[in-house]
Amino acid sequence: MTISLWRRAAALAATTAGALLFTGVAPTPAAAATPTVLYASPGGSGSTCSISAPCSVTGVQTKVQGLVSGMSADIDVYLRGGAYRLASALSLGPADSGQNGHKVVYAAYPGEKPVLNGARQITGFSVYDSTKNIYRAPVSAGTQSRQLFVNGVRAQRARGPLNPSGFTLTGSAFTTADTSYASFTNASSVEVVDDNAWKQMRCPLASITVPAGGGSSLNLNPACFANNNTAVPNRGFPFNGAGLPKLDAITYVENAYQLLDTPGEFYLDSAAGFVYYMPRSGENLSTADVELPTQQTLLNVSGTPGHLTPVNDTDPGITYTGSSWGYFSARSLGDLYDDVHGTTANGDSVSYTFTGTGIDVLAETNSDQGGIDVYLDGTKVQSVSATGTSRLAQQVVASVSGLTQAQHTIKLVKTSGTWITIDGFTVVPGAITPAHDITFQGLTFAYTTWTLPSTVGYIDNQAGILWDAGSSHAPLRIPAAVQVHRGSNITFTGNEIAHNGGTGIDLADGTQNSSVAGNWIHDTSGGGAYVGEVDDYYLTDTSRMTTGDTVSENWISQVGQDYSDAVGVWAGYTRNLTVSHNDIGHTPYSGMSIGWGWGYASPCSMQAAQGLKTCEHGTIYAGGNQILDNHVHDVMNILNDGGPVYTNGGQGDGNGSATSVLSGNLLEITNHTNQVIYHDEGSSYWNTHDNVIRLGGGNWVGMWTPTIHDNYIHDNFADRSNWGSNATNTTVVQSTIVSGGAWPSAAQAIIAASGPEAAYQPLNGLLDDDSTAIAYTGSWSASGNRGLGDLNDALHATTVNGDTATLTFTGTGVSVIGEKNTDQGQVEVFIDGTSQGLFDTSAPTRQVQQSVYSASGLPVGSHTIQVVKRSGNFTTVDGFEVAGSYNDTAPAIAYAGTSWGYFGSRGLGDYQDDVHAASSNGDSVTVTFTGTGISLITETNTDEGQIAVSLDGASQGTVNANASTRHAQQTLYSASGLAPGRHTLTLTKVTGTFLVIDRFDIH
Ligand SMILES: [Ca+2]
Ligand SMILES: [Ca+2]
Ligand SMILES: [Ca+2]
Repeated sequence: MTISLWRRAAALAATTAGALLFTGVAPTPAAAATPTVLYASPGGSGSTCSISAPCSVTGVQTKVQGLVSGMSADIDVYLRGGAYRLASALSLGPADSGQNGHKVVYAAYPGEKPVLNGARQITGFSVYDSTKNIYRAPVSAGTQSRQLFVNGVRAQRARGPLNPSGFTLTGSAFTTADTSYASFTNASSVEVVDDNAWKQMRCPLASITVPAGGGSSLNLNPACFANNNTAVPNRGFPFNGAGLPKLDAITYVENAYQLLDTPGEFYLDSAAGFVYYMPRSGENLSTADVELPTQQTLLNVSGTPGHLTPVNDTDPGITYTGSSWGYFSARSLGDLYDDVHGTTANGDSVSYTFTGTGIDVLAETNSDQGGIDVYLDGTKVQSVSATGTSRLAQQVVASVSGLTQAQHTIKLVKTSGTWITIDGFTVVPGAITPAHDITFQGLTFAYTTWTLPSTVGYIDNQAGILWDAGSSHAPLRIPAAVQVHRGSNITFTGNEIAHNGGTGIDLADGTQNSSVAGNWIHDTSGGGAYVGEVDDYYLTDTSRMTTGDTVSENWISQVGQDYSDAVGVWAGYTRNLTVSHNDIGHTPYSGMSIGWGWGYASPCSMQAAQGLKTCEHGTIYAGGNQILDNHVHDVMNILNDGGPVYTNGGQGDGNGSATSVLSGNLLEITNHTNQVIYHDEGSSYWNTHDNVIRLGGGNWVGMWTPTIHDNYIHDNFADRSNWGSNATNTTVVQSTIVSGGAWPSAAQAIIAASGPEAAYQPLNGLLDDDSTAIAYTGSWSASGNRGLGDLNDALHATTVNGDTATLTFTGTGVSVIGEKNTDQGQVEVFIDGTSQGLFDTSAPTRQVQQSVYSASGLPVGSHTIQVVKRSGNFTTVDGFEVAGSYNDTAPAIAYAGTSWGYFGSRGLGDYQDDVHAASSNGDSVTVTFTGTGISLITETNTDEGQIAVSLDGASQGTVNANASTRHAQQTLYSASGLAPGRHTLTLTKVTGTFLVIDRFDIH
């Protein structure tokens, strides 16, 4: 009676060419090796690591270590759902790496949500101050943390008002007539924060005192204040922003019990062992998941050697032999630590004994520099020349590698020329042994903190790169929840990295050919995804460079939640980095910051033209980087002097041989942006073309100073004509200027292709106003960081009657989300070209996220909604809710397992006449969507059975697709009333012959 789906398909395939198609995961070829499969769980133990006897996560790591040398296939490690509360970071290295061409894969068990969690769960809250609605709970005395999360929502450290008036800075103290500060307890825990231009500066107090005339004096930690108010003497290249701007005002005061006055604020009294919290509306602290992070890093993937720092020419281990050595400091020529040793006498030598496998010799090259014989352990191994056409600092004039790891002595003897000039040595302590061939897939990395600012403050350089507060003033990186040092072929895909007190993920120290693709990185105190270093600029050894990495298809938002200079994507010195198809939004400073080093790589003539008094000139290896097809929006929400794409320092491998590309990007809603494409000091060898720039910013491209050089800016589209350039040897071709949203087709193609591609886009039930699916015509503006409760704190607005916002969607219903207020009027709404009438958006007081118009029950299919402003001062669009229908072929639907097939033209009443089907129990399908609900609409039949349902990693039990006869398009599972946002549904085949998937409805 029933036609087997497979026989039906086979029959069709036999008669209709192309009717039987396979998509998604291809069936495993018969010859492919079967992976070794291991399991870990939060409560796991032992060494079996089977699904019935899972190991702990460190137990499975040990098991893998015993297997890698014999690998003949991948090792798949499935982490079962739940919180892995880590007492220290999970640390993987070369011994944990895939071998023999295979990978070790750490993946979420299908439908489950394993969370690498760096927090302690806090319970036992009770009312502490009923008048103020302050609760408190005990924690271990001495617990240090700077973050707290309640039901996955970040709490804010208790904070005073923004830009408090009445403070006077005298020495390192801010004084005010306001007496209230003098009553603050735990004064040394209180911090003063100054968001000033492109920096955040932050210092703890030393004390709070009462000045002679009364009031309060906030006395900053003097060392922190000094570090935040002086030009930090950089040990390496000299371009560091010259110590500007300074900590000279208060943006807000943070972290005192007495500042607890707003729901969502917390205060941790470490010494006394209490956390205080003022709950938000709807939060019940007796049931809430309250997480107090205590771990800095959750995953640390590290090869060897670690970070390499040169020893200076002044190191006592260096022996200078001969008659004419001199020491020359404060030359201001770009030397390491601004000093060198030099000699004019042939035969003079320098020796350095080190333990390792190699060494770089850093020296000046110039026309008066001469020849050097290099001896290793007494044997001459090289003759090199430091002669160059013009002066370059910190050049690798000799490099020895591949030595047996042991103590060695290098000796350099001057043989010719007027000078040799020794600047430093970089020892490679061991063979370059990366951690490699490890994949992390579908995991959640959440709840970290970073406590260093509590003691030394936040000594900002730029973009989340700091100075060490100690005397070395070494560059300091905000630590990441997911940290890679010297990795190779390390892959992160489909992970969520969130609720972190530092940066999300960091590919550091010469990590190569590694990928951060298709991840959701959000709600970080520091940056999103960071790649490369700031102090390895001099490298010539490609094995130590950061090269070939990829950051693509990621959703990165709400970074810099505490440290407002941090960015979504940052790259220091990198070569052949690809940053493509990312959505980067809702950032306090720039969306991405690419490159480092200001004008250090720019020739002396350009430095002079910039007005720099001396030429501090060296080289860097950055180049060949590709910044393609990203959607960067809603940036510069707090700071000034940045933009959606900011570049700094040279590309081109110093000589234009490795040109970098900035192309296909949609850059919009730029708030406090002065240059939308901001090629800052020293930016060079950029080919910047085919970008779309709209909604905000002064110049669509800005290049303010002559050290910016050899860039080619052409074929862009912008809604403004102004640009600025004082760059050298740079061509700017005016953009195609577009007004009123009338983007030409080429620009529309750029807009449509920007951001994550279809396979990485959630199925949309909720679209924010910045979605590229919405077309705006007319004079719309957009603003971020309104602080009024908008969806994602931003919306589009227009003052011009007749302006339109249009969205085409596939589904059955749609709602317009906007603000209502006294200054708003009527909008006219069209569905599929037919007016639905006028709708009033006026209200006696401001109401945000209102449903301005709603339609439901449309026939399933493609529809277009258009909102037209008709009256009032403003019309706003905050977003759209869509009852969307998605066929089984939607690229974002992920089919896992080997038995999935695609069956079209069945003629059985399927939605769009096609289905996907799996025949193996355990095969699954996963859908990520935005919105508040989802339904599975599919066939039921005699040959179908039980389907396990998991929503956001929690089992929802099973649904039964078995029926006495075939019924097409049955609603088999529905969830609604979810929190608005991103959710994940997984369906797994349990019984029956087939699991059939036809369509998902999202709302
Ligand atoms: Ca030096
Ligand atoms: Ca919005
Ligand atoms: Ca279908």
